[in-house]
Amino acid sequence: MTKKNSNTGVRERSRFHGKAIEGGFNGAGKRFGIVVARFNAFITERLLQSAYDGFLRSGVKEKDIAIVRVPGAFELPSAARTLAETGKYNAILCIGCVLRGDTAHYDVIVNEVARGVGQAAQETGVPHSFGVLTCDTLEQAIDRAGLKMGNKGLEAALAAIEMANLTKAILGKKTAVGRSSLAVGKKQKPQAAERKKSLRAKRKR
Ligand code: INI
Repeated sequence: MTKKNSNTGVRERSRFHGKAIEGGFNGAGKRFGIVVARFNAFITERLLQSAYDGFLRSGVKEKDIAIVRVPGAFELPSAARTLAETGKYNAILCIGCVLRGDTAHYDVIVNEVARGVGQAAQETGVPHSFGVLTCDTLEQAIDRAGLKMGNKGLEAALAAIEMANLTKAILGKKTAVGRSSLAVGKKQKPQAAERKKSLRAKRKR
């Protein structure tokens, strides 16, 4: 149904008021893994601090947060995936900062990090949030690490909590925690080990 907006005079579709499944921001009882790149640490440490603070203020316990450091943004996806595959975490948060230089290096890294983190999330079933700044200048990065534009680390922490809760809401009792192959809480078998096992089984046949 459309309705005329009295301020703009434009006909707008009225807001949907039906029931939707959404994740909340209560992180109590949930476990999170943070993977943070050391490259551009001046920025990434500020993102990490704000993300950590966001988790604590949302009810996550310190003991339920694991912090893993990697050399640079390029290494974020593989470490994030390894953490997700342990089955111990409800969501993973990736933190990095890629600054544009004079070469194509920036584009190569940015594309790989975004693709890799997305793929880790989809293939493990564990939500991953993207706290990776991709900026042209250091000033833009500083603005997004606690100055003019807020702090992207905090935003990514809230997204991780929301997605952890959403996953639970969608899967119900079979939450991330109870899904047979992606169980949080139970140890997950890394895909490489599974592949080796099926190859061995094929060879025996
Ligand atoms: N890593 C970053 O996290 N940010 C950058 O801006 C960056 N630049 O510009 O080179 C960067 N490079 C390192 C890269 O992520 C890997 O750690 C390195 O190539 C080793 O694999």
